[in-house]
Amino acid sequence: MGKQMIAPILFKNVKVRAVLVPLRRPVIAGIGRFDRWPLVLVDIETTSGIVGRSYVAPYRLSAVSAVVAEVRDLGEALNGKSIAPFDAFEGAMKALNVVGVSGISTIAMSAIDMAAWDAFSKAADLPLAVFLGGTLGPVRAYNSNGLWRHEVGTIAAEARSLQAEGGFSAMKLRLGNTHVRDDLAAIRAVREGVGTDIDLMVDFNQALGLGDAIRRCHELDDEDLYWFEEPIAYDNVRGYAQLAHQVRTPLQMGENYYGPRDLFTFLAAGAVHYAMADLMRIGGVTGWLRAAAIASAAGIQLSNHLYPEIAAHLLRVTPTAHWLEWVDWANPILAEPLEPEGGQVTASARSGTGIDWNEKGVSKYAIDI
Ligand code: SMN
Ligand code: MG
Repeated sequence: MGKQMIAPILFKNVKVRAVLVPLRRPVIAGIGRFDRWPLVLVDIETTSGIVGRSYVAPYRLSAVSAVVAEVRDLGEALNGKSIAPFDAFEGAMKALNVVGVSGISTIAMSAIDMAAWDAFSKAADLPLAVFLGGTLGPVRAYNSNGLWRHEVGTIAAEARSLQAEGGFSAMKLRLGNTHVRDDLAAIRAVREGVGTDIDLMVDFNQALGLGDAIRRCHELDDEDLYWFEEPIAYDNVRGYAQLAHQVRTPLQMGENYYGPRDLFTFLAAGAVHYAMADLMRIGGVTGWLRAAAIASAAGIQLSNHLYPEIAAHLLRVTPTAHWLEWVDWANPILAEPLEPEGGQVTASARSGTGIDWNEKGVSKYAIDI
């Protein structure tokens, strides 16, 4: 019997667009205030007609043009090549190391990677989780759609609506106020709203210096909080290692890891108890799979940061899968937004990642690039 030929699927064109979507609840945290959320949308057109899609959210409107330029640059280099996420990833890393592989380079590469995996799993007609050897099913989630650092008087009611918006029994509160009394007041307000029978994560968004963080974490250590996230600057490995040895509440960080090696660095230094990865920074699906291997070898539980549509697939093939961070910020431009139920999120059962555009929303919020 002759060798069966499998027709290759080639990159034909990478289309990039950008939107600026409203946020139901403005993001107010130690890293700044964001009332609207820019998204860069990527469509990889292939020779088979399959389109692979992804989005990345580079926080700042002013960062959009740089991300778009880099995605276009990487896309042009891929035209005519097979859809092979591994090769595309390695090729991008080699090409970009002359300008630095963190920052915009990784963000653009991650966007291409996620769209390439979408196309690749669509070609197999399987949902991404199944294509990667897992199954579809519910993933435990916390609601991260609110509880920003705003006026304490609104927190109890907001916590109640976050609980109701999908039956959540876990949510994340942003802290790092100048005075510990304001952090404590915010914690009390959440509990006044939803009681003590919820898992309450807190996120300082790098607001504190090391000394203040040691003091603050000790002051909050008896508050029965699920984790302390990013008390200090994200790249202070030694500082995190010191904190990790001093606090009893588990220390969480990682949304700013650029590539799996950053995760490795923190784990090797004993600097965290839990880890998270952001698909835009860790290197897309390829980067996540490598990070998941590192985390599981270290026995560290791994959560996602944002991108729930893809994380809901990936946490199903992550041995130390922990929590899914639920945010609905891309919903205005998604054709089929996910719907959390009973505090859990299940990935789309369509082939690929399930990301498809609501073109009306895209036109409504489109911005010039
Ligand atoms: C966060 C996410 C997105 C924007 C600002 C802050 C936060 C989180 O650190 O972990 O959700
Ligand atoms: Mg965070």
